Amino acid sequence: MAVTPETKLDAHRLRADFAVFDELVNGRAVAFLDSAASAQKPRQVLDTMRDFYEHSYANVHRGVYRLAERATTGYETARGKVAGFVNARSEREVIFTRSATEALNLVAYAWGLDNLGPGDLVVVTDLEHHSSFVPWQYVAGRTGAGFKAIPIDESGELQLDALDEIERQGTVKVVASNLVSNTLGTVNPVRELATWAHERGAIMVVDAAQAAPHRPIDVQTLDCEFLAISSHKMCGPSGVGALWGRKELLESMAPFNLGGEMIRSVSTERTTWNELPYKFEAGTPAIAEAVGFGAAVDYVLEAGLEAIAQHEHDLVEYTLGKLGELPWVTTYGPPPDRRAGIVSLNVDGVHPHDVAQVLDWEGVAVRAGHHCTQPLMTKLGVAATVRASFYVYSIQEEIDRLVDGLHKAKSSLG
Ligand code: 7TS
Repeated sequence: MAVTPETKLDAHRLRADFAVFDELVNGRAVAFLDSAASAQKPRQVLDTMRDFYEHSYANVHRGVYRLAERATTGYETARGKVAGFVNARSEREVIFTRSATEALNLVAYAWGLDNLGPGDLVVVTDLEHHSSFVPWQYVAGRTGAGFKAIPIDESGELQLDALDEIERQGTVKVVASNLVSNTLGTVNPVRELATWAHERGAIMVVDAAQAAPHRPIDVQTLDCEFLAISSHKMCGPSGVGALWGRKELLESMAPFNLGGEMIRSVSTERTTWNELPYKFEAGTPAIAEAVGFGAAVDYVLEAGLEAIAQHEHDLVEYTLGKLGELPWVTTYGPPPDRRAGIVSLNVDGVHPHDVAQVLDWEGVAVRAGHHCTQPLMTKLGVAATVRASFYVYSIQEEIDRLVDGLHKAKSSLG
């Protein structure tokens, strides 16, 4: 879909939905440039959750009374929204988890422990967040499978020509990659990786935590087996995320967490599992949070995912243009056309944490650190970066404040 003037995102208008920007420090709102860590919440999401708690709250799937039915309907309606959001063939393929991290662990444990062994190979990428890298490394280690990462080139993009060498190391069983890198913003060729994986009989696991808030996601087009997302990165509450998985695979897998709700029957002799998706949802879920997640899906769809992607593209182009004028700033990652709304940088001679501290004095919120991508930091040859990341409410003035703050950091500490 082309972004026409009518569908163009109006960040100034959307900011009115976020009370955090009403709060002024020294006359200015926070320049919140840390949405990759977690996004701010619009009142539409907060109102939905408050209303749910006040008028529809009970535990789900248990009571026959009206409140319990309303709660269950609210929770299951949210599942339907998430299913539609990723274009799942069936709502039963959507499992509510605590986070993208838990979704990825679920796959690594419940699929990996029973399907990997010596001679097999798990392939990840040098761009993975630890929540995609570490569970697979651990489960590969537990099962005796090999573990390899696809390297990156100088612009922070995957070197797919390395796959030939990688595949010589074992029978490829899993390819796990993020769709968007949380540190560099690189948009990864997941569809191509899925084709490569399938040609070898492997599954494709997609970490879409950093993509789903910012661009349309379609599990059928991506042709993957599993896909993980987190609510809190897309204007929803924390404490809830989702795993989408192919029904046949989810049905064949052992459960991950065990306990209430995930069983069909329990006796001393034998316990059997509930049907999908409940088999993977042991215990009381994050009920109101799931409902809030559904409201967040509505919110970002209303803003328009194509429009969000275009808005962030414009901001990245603007930011890289400004930073390109500063010879003492190093930026990392691909050109704007191949990246999402994330810019990692360093200031010559100033530690990233000090840069972030100076920026905080200017009311600019960025993240400094390894961003849970230590293997990537090693490849970049740095311990940490300063990261600015954008969302629906991000505006150019905030980037100007970032650039001013970088000048201050350089002149006072560089
Ligand atoms: N995958 C990616 C690509 C991520 O960026 C994150 C969180 C996760 C998975 C895990 O998501 P969670 O909701 O389970 O925590 N990334 C970041 C970040 O970049 N800064 O703080 C959290």
